[in-house]
Amino acid sequence: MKTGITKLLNIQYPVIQGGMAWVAEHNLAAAVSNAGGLGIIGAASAPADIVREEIRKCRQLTDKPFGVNVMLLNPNAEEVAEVIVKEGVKVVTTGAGNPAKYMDMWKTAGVKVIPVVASVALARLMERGGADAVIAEGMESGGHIGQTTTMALVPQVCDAVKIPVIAAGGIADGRGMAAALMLGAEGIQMGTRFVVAKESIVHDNYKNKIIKASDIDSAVTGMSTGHPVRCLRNKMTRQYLDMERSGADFMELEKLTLGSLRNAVIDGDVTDGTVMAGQISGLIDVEKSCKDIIEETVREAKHFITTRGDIWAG
Ligand code: TUI
Repeated sequence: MKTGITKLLNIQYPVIQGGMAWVAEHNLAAAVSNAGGLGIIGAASAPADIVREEIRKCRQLTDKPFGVNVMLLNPNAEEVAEVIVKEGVKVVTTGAGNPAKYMDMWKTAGVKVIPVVASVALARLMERGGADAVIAEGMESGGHIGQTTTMALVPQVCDAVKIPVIAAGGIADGRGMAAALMLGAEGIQMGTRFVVAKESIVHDNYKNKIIKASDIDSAVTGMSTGHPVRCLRNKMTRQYLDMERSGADFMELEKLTLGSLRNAVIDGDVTDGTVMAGQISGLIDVEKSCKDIIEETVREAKHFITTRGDIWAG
C-alpha cells in the first residue's frame, strides 16, 4: 500500500497501534512493527526511566520503525518528551491534551509528530504548529475520549487540514479500514483489536471480557469531571456512575479508580478494575497474532474497496 502515512513513516501498511496505558509495552509494539504496521509504546503515567527501558527493549525486538505515545496528563510528560529525543525515537503520538509546548523540541530533533485530536479546531492548531499528521479519534474509542463519532469527525478533519489524517475509534477489521479510507483518511489506528493480540501481555480475563462483549457493553464514566473514559461495564463502572449521579466530587471518584486499570490489565481483576475498551469490542471474538490482524484487515479492506462497484453494475 502507498498512502501519505506509509510514505511519512516508511512502513508497509498504514496501520498504527494505539498507545494504550499498561497495554502498549515493548512486546506488542515490536510485534506490530515487525508485521509492517507502526507499533507504539504507551508512556501513559510511567516515569521517564521506565519509558527509556521500554524503548531499548523494543529496539532489541525489531529493526523497524516504532513510536512512543505521550499521554499529556502524565506529570512526567516533560521528561518523557526529552527521553524520546535522547533515545532517537522517530515517531511520537500524543493523547489527552495539546502537545504544543513540546512540538519545537521534537521537530528540531527530526521526530515525526502525530497528535491525537478529537476536534477540527485542535487538528488545525496542530497543523499550524508543525504536526506531520493527525489521528482523528472518534468517541467509539476506549479510554479517554472526545464527543464526536469517527464517522462525523474524520471527514471534517480531512477537509480542515492538508497533512495526512489517520482515523481511529471503532475500527477493528477491513470494513472499518475501507470506510476510514473512504472518509479521506490515509491510515487507521486500532487499539482494542490489538489488546486481544497473541503478543499482547494483557491478562486473559481482560481479553476474554472484550471477546465476550456485545455492541452495547461499554459505558462512559467521568462525564461530570470533564475526563470521559470509555470502559466495559462491570461492578466498577456501576459504582462509578452511581457515585457520579449522586454528585460525588472529583477526588472521591479519583480514589475509586486509582490503580484500577493496572489491576484489570495485569492482575486480571475485571470486576473491580477498569476495563478500558472501545465500542467495537462486540466485533472481536478471537485472539490473533499482530501479523494476522494487520494482514487480514488490509486484505479485507482491499477486497471491499475493489468490489463494491458491483452495486452500480446492475
Ligand atoms: O488519550 C487517549 N486515550 C486515553 S488516555 C488514557 S489515561 C487517562 N485515564 C483516565 C483519565 C484520563 C486519561 C486513557 N485513554 N486518546 C487520545 C485522545 N485524546 N482522545 C481524546 C483526546 C483529546 C481530547 C482533548 C486530545 C486533545 C484534547 O484537547 C484538549 C486541549 O487542550 O485542547
